[in-house]
Parts: sequence; structure tokens; C-alpha cells
Amino acid sequence: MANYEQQVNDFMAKVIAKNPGELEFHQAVHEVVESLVPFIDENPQYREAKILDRMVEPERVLMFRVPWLDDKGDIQINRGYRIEMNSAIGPYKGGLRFHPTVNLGILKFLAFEQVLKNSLTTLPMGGGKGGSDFDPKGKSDNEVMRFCQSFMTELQRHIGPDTDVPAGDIGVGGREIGFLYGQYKRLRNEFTGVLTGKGLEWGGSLIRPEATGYGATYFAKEMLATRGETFEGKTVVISGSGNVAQYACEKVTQLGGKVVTLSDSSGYIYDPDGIDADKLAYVMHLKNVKRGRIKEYADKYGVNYYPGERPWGIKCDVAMPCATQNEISEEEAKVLVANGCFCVSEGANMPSTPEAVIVFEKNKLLFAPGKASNAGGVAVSGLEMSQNSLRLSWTREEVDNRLHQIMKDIHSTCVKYGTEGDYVNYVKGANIGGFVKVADAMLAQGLV
Ligand code: NDP
Ligand code: 2IT
Repeated sequence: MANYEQQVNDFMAKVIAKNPGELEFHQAVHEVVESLVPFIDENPQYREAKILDRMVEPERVLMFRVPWLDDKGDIQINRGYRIEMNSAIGPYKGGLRFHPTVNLGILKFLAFEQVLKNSLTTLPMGGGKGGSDFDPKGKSDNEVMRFCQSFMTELQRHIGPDTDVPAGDIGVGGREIGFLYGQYKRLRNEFTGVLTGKGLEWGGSLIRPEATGYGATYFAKEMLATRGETFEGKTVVISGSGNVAQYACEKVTQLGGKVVTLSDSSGYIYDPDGIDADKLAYVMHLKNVKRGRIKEYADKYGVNYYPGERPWGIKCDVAMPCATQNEISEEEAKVLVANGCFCVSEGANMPSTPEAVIVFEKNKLLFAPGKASNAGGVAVSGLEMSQNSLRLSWTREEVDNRLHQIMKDIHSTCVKYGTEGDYVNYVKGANIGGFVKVADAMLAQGLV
């Protein structure tokens, strides 16, 4: 059955009709379906079993009210979600996002991506995602705690260490995981690995905070190696200044690269001398403790700050988008290419628009989609689950070595399924590589 374009359009028409208005979900599914249609054509068992049709339908969607009291004693109401997308190869696994833009479509896109990403890690984890339209910015610690307690009061009845294991994402870091875990433990009277990203003293894994940023850098290192290149002496542009951006910056610098930008939703800073370990320590304190704005970096180090702008106009060799979805437009992709950027490793989920991806592929960039390059975070979450089950903690070196090997293996999987002549299409490689294991498990488990 040829005419792939028609097949993609027909499939998408059904998805769009069934999930109206969920633009990010349509976008994520479209990218995957484009890669998979030719592959499924060659492997008709997947078409006959309607695997793809089943995969775009969440196994379960939970949506709930989250009432809480602010510091003034006023009642606040947010909406909580958990998308339990696919459990073919393990318990649902994926982060929680707290951000005012959160809605069903965004969480379904993230959950869908997570299914394939988790499969790529080779660890036994299904896919899920959740969160709330709660905005932690400007809230006191007590308000964040009361919100987390209310959120978990409902969520706890749906999750468990062998059922569904949430973790962090935008707006959910160590502080929030602590509050969520405390409430789970109190309600269920059990100390289990029900969340990952926990503190080291209470079941967390070494390297989990670092894992996504380190992993995205290890993945870029593998891509660079295919062209005989390394990070040594490369100029790197990073967006974001949260968890993923911070540790991408740290690892790139350790590998000899020079990171010249960081950003937040208000603007970006450009430091032509590079953000070294001391300056990064300042950023970590600014963002994780003081919860301030990246502009303060410019004031402290006397560099330029560009309010309301993204950093893609800065000349670089490697770009690492580590903030949020659709943060590189077609125009920005063209500027990156024109300035000599030849490698893009996504730390965020779906940060490049579809049009930007086409620009990267046409110009034969080394381009890694988030589901491959940012899988290090959930991979170490999987290792945290293993350690919790074993009731043991591995050393920093052991976890880092495992992370490094997993990123190398994901790279090999992408090369295996994505090589087209002399170019590796990492998007295609990641989509097919992630799909096969989930699809075969679904075939084996019958019509579920
Ligand atoms: P954080 O909340 O720690 O940091 C997010 C950063 O991105 C902040 O600098 C934030 O700026 C910026 N940002 C968030 N939303 C927007 C927006 N709409 N426009 C512009 N900037 C924005 O989150 P993480 O670092 O954990 O997550 C970053 C990305 O990485 C997300 O796409 C997430 O899904 C992905 N990811 C995270 C993993 C993890 O383990 N944490 C694992 C895999 C992927 P501001 O402070 O102004 O909001
Ligand atoms: O997008 C992601 O992979 C994450 N936010 C991490 C999920 C996890 O379970 O560690």
C-alpha cells in the first residue's frame, strides 16, 4: 500500500476529529505517524492489529479538582490531570508539569512522546504524564505545599510503585516532589518508590537531578562523533535556565564546550566569555533557591540581556533548546543554520516546530528529537525505581556510567532505524526504534 502522504492525512483526520483543539497532541502524533507509515507498510501485522490507532488513545485520562487555600486565606481552584497513556511494557511513567499553560492537549502530547521515549531507554516503563495549570511562580513555599498536598490527595488513589510513577517536569522539582511524597506517604502509610526525583536521604538516586541535561549532552557527543567532532572548543547556545538547562550547561562545559546563553520566559542573557562553573553555581542559586529571573545574571556579570527574545540569533556550533515546546520557529532555525550551527540536541520536549525540523533535515544537521536526546532523565528515574525495589543505592559513578551507556544505546537505535544513505534521520530512528518494542508487547498481550 503506497501513497504514504494520503495514509498520514487520513490517519490525522481521524485524530483531529476525535481530539479537537489539541494542537500540540496533533503535532506530536503527526511527526510520529509520518515516520511510522512506511515502516508499518512493510510490517502489516501492526496495521492489522491497529496498533497505532490504539496508541493514540490513552488507556485512561484522569482530570480532577484541586482546591487549596492561599496565604491570605482565599480559596483557589486548579485543575489536575494524569494521562495514563500506555502500560504495554511497564507501569505508567512520566513527569508532572505545573505551569499556567497546562491543558489536556499539552499533557497528551507529552504522554504520547513519553511512551516512545521510555521504550527507547530499554527499561521497563510505560508512558504517562500529568500536572496542573497551577503556577508556582510567586507562590510562597507554604502555598506550594498546600497545593501539592491537595493535588496528591486525589492523585494518590490512582498511582503506585507498580501502577504509575510520576516525577518532575516544568515547575516540579525537588521541593514539589518532597511535598507530594510526604502527602502520599501520609495517606497510604507506605514508603515506596511511587515518585522519582526524590531527595537522596529518602529514596532518591544520585545523578537524577543531572540526568536530563547530562543525557542530552552525551547524546550530542555521540552525534558529533559520527562526524569526527567533539565538544572541545565548540560554542553552544542553550535556552532555559531550569533543571535541564543547568545540567546541560555543566556537562557541555566539562566536555570543553563554551555555553554562551541561558534564558527564561522573560528573555535571554548572552555571555561571550562562557558560563563557567562559578557562574553556573550563581545561576543555580538564583533559580533554585532565590527563584529569581535570569536578567539578574546580566546585572551581576555585566553582560547583555535581551528581554522578550530567544537566544537563537547568537552564532553557535551546537544548539540545545531546554525550555519548552515550540520554542524554535522556522525563521529561527534558518538563522541558526545560516550562522553555522550544525548540531541540535533537544533537552526540552518538542522544542522545534515541525517547520524548524524540516529546515534542520534539509540542511543535514545532526538533529536529535527530545524523545531520544532527553531520555536520560526518565532513564535515571527508571534506575531510581530499580534501586528502590532493591532497597539499595548505587554510587554516583555507577549511575552516571549506566546513563552514559543508555544514551549511547539510544543513539545506536536511532542510527539503526534512521539511516538514509549518508544521513541519519534521528526523528525517524527514534520513532521506529521506540515503537517496535511497545507494538510487539501490545501484539503479545492481545486486544487491550
Ligand atoms: P524547569 O521548570 O526547571 O525550567 C523550565 C525553564 O524553561 C525555565 O527557565 C522557564 O522559564 C523556561 N520556560 C518554561 N516555560 C516556558 C515558556 N512557555 N516560554 C519560555 N520559557 C519557558 O523545567 P525543566 O528544566 O525540568 O524542563 C525543561 C524542558 O525539559 C521541558 O520541555 C520538559 O518537558 C523537558 N524535560 C524535562 C525533564 C526533567 O527531568 N526535568 C526530562 C525530559 C524533558 P521561567 O522560569 O520564566 O518559567
Ligand atoms: O519528559 C520527561 O521525560 C520527564 N519529565 C521525566 C519523566 C520521569 O519520569 O523522570
